[in-house]
Amino acid sequence: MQSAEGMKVRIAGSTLELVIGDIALQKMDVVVNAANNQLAGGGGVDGAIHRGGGPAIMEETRQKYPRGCPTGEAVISGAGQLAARYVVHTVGPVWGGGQGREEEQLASAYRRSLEVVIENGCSSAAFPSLSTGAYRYPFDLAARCALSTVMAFLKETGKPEWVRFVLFDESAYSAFSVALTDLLSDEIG
Ligand code: AR6
Repeated sequence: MQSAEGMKVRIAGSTLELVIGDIALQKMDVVVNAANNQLAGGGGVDGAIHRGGGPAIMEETRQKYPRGCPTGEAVISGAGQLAARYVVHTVGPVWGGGQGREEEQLASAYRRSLEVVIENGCSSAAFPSLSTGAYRYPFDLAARCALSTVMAFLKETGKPEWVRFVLFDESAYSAFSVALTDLLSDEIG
């Protein structure tokens, strides 16, 4: 299950994978961007995707989505010069202590992204850990929400075939691998 390449499990016929890497370099049908409500670009994942993809991505999102994207929603564009075919731009919540709708909004960002992936006929998608950078969502809570939402979606729909979480460093990878192991053992136990 665990190897130098990461951790890979089968969920209802689909593959769910955790790796350490750069989201912008993934050769999947879709890479998911951790965007903001204005789709204005920024640092972190958003910076890496727009740097790698070039200006075509922002030109397209400005034209198609002039009002941006609400928190918990997702929109799609081409991927410019990236190795992926599309970018799905989603907006996770800013962490405000957990008393608001953060968990619901984070789950919605993953779910709506997956819906957009399958509506566009795509079978593979790479996600970063949404909201855990500039938006300060605690990693362990974010990992559990991300994985349980994706696992539930795969069980419900049987799609997409392949979901990869691309974690930026060892500690992010470790939070996700602990959460995945816990969720899998909850299922068995
Ligand atoms: N590949 C994979 N993961 C990355 C990469 C990368 N190239 N770069 C950073 N991470 P963030 P957010 C990790 O801040 O919290 C932007 O300015 C990072 O370590 O990208 O949802 C947008 O424009 C962290 O764990 O996204 C928004 O304004 C995780 O990806 C705002 O930040 C997410 O960090 C969105 O904030």
